[in-house]
Amino acid sequence: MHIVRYSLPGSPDARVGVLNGDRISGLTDVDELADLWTLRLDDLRERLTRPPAGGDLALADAQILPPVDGRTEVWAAGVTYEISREARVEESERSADIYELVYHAPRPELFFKSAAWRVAGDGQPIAVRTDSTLDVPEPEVALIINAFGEIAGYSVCNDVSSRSIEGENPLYLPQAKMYLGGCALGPFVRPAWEVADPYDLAIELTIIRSGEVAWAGTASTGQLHRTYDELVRWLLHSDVYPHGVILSTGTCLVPPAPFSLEQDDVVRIDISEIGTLTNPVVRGLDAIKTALA
Ligand code: DO4
Ligand code: MG
Repeated sequence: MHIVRYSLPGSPDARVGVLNGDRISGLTDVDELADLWTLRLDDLRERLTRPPAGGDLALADAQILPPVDGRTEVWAAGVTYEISREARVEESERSADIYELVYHAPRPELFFKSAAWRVAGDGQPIAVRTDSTLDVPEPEVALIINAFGEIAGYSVCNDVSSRSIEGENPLYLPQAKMYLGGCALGPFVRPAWEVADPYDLAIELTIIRSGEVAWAGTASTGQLHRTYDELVRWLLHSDVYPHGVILSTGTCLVPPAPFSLEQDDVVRIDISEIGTLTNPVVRGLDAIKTALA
């Protein structure tokens, strides 16, 4: 079972449903996905397993939308895998020790990544900036956390990042990571109770250029240096998320320099049990604005 946000052909209205196999059952009394994150986990489970009240439709007949809406924010954790620490130490000669420190510190690196409205869904374009020379996708497990701090589900996030901007000065992190086309999520949410061991998920990143694999790598969430609960606890330490929050848990794959994303590349992220997120790449603000128009 997956939780899906979608629209019907010819209608601009977003709906929420449950996907079983290739059929979507609409949740008729749910206005937006964020409504589900106001429920406790037990109540969510009961709600989703209730016999569908409305009709159903084929997945192929629906337009799948990014699984985040309303006032649900997207946050991200950094330097949670050794590969990310190594890559950042390498690209950031003058500030290398901050990455070492945060990797071992009790407090993790957490940063705001995106408002819901600017998150790309499956098949939608992501972007690299024209003031950046080294750009990479970051394939990450995303936690969907409800208003009570419980992990309600999992999805796939691409924390698209400029390595050259962050590497120049870590204080440029927001510019390296938060811009139109810098975040993709989806296609669906897998409910937490269906994932037997979230520390044993295979993550695969494939970058296709001109029809050929330009870079590919695999890793596992077993290499995560922290626990999901620990990341959630810090995120909620002095803050509230009444509409739930998405937390992307850090990258375990970084294509080594000088590899950099280019216009028309296609990025595919497969996470076992969770899903496959595919996004084409465009370069520059005008290109992403045109692609989204
Ligand atoms: O330290 C900067 C961000 C790290 C990050 O996004 C990651 O490790 O995934
Ligand atoms: Mg990241």
